Amino acid sequence: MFLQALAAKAETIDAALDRYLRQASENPPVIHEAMRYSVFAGGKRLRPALTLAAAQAVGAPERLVLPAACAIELIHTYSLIHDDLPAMDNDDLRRGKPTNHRVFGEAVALLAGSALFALAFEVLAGCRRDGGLAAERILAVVEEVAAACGTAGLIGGQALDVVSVSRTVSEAELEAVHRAKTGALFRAAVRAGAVLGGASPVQLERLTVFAEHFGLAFQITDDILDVTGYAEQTGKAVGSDARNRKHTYVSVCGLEAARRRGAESSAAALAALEEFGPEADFLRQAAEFIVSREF
Ligand code: GRG
Repeated sequence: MFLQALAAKAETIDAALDRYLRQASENPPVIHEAMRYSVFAGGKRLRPALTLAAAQAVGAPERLVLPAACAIELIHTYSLIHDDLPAMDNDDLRRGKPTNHRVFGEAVALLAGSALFALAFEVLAGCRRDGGLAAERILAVVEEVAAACGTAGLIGGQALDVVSVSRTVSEAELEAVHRAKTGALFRAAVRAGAVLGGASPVQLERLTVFAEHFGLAFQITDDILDVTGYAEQTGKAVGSDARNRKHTYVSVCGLEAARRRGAESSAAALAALEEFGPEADFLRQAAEFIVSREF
């Protein structure tokens, strides 16, 4: 049931992404082709679906936040392209296909990633035209999404991850990496939908708590799947974390404790939604799915 609802949201998101991305034939073709290649390589669209669902949870229509949802997915795809580069994880497989630099070369992959990042903010700032949203709300979201990408978010988390490879880390340090590297974008995805959808301060606070636990549950499961999963299902090489000597919940806490922590985070995410009605059912199902998924 959740996967059906996710597929419906993914279809809406994909159609909008197709409109926002320039055609592969436009000049210079190689960059547009490379951007489209990774965006349409088959991601789950979890983050943008959460943006749509957060808006719905506060009673707003999903079309209002569709540009913001697309911006989040463009940033996510950018981070995957850069994360896969030889200078980072040096991965050959992503979303079940050869990584961007494997197909287009490192220089084009770098540019395609950066161009997706720029397009994300072009789309986000254009929200006003598309949805008739108040400029102050859009500005608040632009600021928040930018911060989630910077040194307090994705880039900071990735930097911490890179420099901690050669030493042991505590569980608290690991959690700090994950909160920044993966959690920040989930948090921004949910909060963008809530803020643009007109959430009350209490609703925004509860959805933020949901997003933080959700992000952690997602990452713990990602770490587990890197050990127990199958490349045909996850679309990326299994064992990549160990090969890159990355610290994970499995390497730091062990498999059983990692499963327990994942279940606790999922339950805490669900509990944060207690005061919402059936409009938050997609988010509830997402919290259950995130720890039981095999891809
Ligand atoms: C691009 C803002 C920015 C920063 C660059 C490379 C980097 C710094 C940060 C790395 C962030 C990163 C790649 C984290 C990994 C998160 C993760 C487990 C991604 C997989 O997400 P899924 O499973 O993938 O949702 P799909 O393919 O389904 O979208």
